[in-house]
Amino acid sequence: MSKLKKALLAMAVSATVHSAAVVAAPVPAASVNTEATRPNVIIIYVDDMGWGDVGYHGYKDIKTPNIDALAEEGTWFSQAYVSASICGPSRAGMITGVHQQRFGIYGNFNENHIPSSQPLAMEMMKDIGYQTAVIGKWHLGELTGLPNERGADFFYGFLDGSHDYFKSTTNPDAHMRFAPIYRDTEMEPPIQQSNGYLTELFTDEAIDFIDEAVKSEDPFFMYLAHFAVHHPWQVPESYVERLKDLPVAEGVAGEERRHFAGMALALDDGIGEVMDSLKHHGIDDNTIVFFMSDNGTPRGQGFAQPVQKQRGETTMSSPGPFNGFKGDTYEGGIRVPFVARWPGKIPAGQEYKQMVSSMDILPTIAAAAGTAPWSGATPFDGKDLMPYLKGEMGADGPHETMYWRRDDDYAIRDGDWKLTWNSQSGPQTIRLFNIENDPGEWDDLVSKHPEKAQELQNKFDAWEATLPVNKLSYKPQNRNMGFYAGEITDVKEYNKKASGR
Ligand SMILES: [Ca+2]
Repeated sequence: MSKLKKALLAMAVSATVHSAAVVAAPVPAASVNTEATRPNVIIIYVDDMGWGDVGYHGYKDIKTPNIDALAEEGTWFSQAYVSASICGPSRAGMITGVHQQRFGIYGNFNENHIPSSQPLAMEMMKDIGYQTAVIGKWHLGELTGLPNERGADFFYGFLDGSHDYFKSTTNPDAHMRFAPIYRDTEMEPPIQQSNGYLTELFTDEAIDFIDEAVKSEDPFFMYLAHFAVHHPWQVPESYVERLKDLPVAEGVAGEERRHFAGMALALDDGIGEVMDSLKHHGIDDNTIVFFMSDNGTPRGQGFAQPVQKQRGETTMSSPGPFNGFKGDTYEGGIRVPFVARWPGKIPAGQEYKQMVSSMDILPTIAAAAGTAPWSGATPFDGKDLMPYLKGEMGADGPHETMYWRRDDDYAIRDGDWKLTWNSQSGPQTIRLFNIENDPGEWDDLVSKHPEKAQELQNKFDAWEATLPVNKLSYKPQNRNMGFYAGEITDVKEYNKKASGR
């Protein structure tokens, strides 16, 4: 945003809320803040933030006070999973509430492969009268199915999977790092012209949207898809300076963690500003806020060209106690920070311990907003979390079994057991873990419990054999599409061959 436009907007905003500035209590906006009206919804879906990158998980070498406050004022989830271990398919699953593989999506994609018969969150909410915004990284197809075509009244951000934090162009053919920033379908002036930093720009746009949205009687839905804390490792020095006392390791590794923590601090500041905005407008109690990361810690880290890390070697983002990285179906790739906050409705300060999924967000907001069921579209794989969070379901969690397939990698979690195969981390054998006893996936039990491993493999194949083929050019290996014709993936035989390779 230009400085002039920013100044004009600030004047307009201050004129609108002038009375709020001189009295202590916040001013309720229009009629959106009454118990009877539908809640506003904000989904903050951040990028590549690992388990060990939030303070409320117990980490001291990162500073996220505003994210921690969300966890204190809401419910946080100690077993929250995304539907994919990388950006594009993870977003496709979250934004539909459906396993993205049902649309033929097994990896990142350039064409929007989610059929128009399947509403994205923005379409679902717009259809029932919500004002809708998408701010940040799109990555749901940069060639077709752009945000404004998929339910966003307002879009500000970039379309690809990655971007520079300080620079953009006005060349519509540029892709990835220096691609244009769009305001709806129009290109913005290069952000370096106003010394912009992408994380701050997204925060500013989010607050501007809220300021405008509260003038209407209609509730709003905002998908705030922050690019932080994804590579490239760029952050204004001022954030890093605020962290000079952060307890990090000596040497380069510590300085890399401090630098990364600066990126997280900019993100956290922005989340704090959004929450302050809700309070300022008096809509804090009538807004559901979700905070989640789209996948776990990336393998490539370091100031220079990313260096591929192995288990225990991280210096920037941290997977905490977990094995594996972004891209893997180990816990480090798919188990992520997740918080849901809705004062008076979702219990505050609660740790919810059962398995939940990113795909649960859509059914939860659909129920909260009172949408009609969608006819003709694929049913949700996610569940409405509210009855579970309110303790109405006893010991039952929303999911007894969960499935993952991302390119070649796959996994199934069935109760405490998890069967997994990965191409990049560890041996390329089928592995079995007990996540309750061994969340770090250290102790492969596949030889000790062969019957359990086979049971899970069959259950996984039974699920996967019902799914369509990959719409992307790549054909994942290890797919047993003949399961219903009697073909069995023999785990013992597979591992014998894989070990001999
Ligand atoms: Ca990501």
